[in-house]
Amino acid sequence: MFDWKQEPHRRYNPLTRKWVLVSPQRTARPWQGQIEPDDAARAAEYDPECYLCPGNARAGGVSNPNYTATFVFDNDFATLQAGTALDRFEQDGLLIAETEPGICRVVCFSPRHDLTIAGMELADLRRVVDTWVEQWGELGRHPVINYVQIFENRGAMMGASNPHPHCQIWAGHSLPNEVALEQASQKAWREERGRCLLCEYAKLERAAGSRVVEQNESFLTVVPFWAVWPFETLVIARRHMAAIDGLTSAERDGLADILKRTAARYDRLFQVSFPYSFGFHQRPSDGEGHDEWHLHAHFYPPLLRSAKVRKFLVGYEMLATPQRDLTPEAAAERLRGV
Ligand code: H2U
Ligand code: ZN
Repeated sequence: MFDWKQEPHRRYNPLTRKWVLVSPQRTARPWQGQIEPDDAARAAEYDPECYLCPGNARAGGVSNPNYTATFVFDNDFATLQAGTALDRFEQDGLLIAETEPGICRVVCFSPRHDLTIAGMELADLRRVVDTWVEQWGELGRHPVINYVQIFENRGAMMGASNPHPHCQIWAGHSLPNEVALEQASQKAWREERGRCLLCEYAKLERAAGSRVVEQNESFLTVVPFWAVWPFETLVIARRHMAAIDGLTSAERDGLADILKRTAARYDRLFQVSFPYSFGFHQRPSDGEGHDEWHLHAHFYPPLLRSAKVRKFLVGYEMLATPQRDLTPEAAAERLRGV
């Protein structure tokens, strides 16, 4: 009899159709990771040096208004530009390039410099959700935009340039790699089985329970069966919808609630303001219905054993297949326990 909790195996990600190697025998010993509290000084509510705080100057001389809730502005160092002409270059099928028009924005979640999703009031987080819905709709209606990616890099370890709570939106002309992979899988599932991949997965996870971290009426957070990062989670809308504009008012509150509770568990796990990359995946804004899409979000946190010990995706993982020691079930249990 094979012991899936103790012996090496691989697991399949139906969203990307890629595999991950799981080696739980390496963590079979009881888990005794040290907890190193964050020694960073607590940030102030307002930082005169912060380019995101209300009233402060940004690069290029623009000053932020004295905003009191959320605040959105065009990224001063935008990766993409709306005026880029559409063009394509190809040589012998080997050298292929395409122009990529787009729009990049920054969304400040709060005027308070010292808050995080975990620490914000639900009513204020609800305003952030409303801002995401508005921005997603507005940018998606722009004729050149076909996909709107909302994402947050949190913590210096993930390359965030500033602790002020904020996210970025990159809205572009093409379908990004990860989104294209997930779209192809969801479409194939829909065509072959006549059902929605993530509706079925959410149902299965709720029944199993072992990978569930948080749930409310509208959303479910699980450590996915195929997680690559030690404490990676997937936040799935309970009801089928292709994008964030399908959320009812109660579901928008539900999204604020599940994000706050999921982020708070991360912070408690290693007693640190947990770093992560977070973002939504949803239907493209290309004018089609895309009923194959099911709204969800990914948290990809880098931490492995403590506030200071992170996982690197290197070596075998760069050249062959990603690998993890801790099983997703064990990771979910630890997150449920804090
Ligand atoms: P990150 O913390 O995820 O790096 O996001 C901060 C963004 O803010 C980054 O994309 C932009 C950077 O280009 N930015 C401005 O638009 N104006 C500034 O004055 C500084 C930073
Ligand atoms: Zn600030």
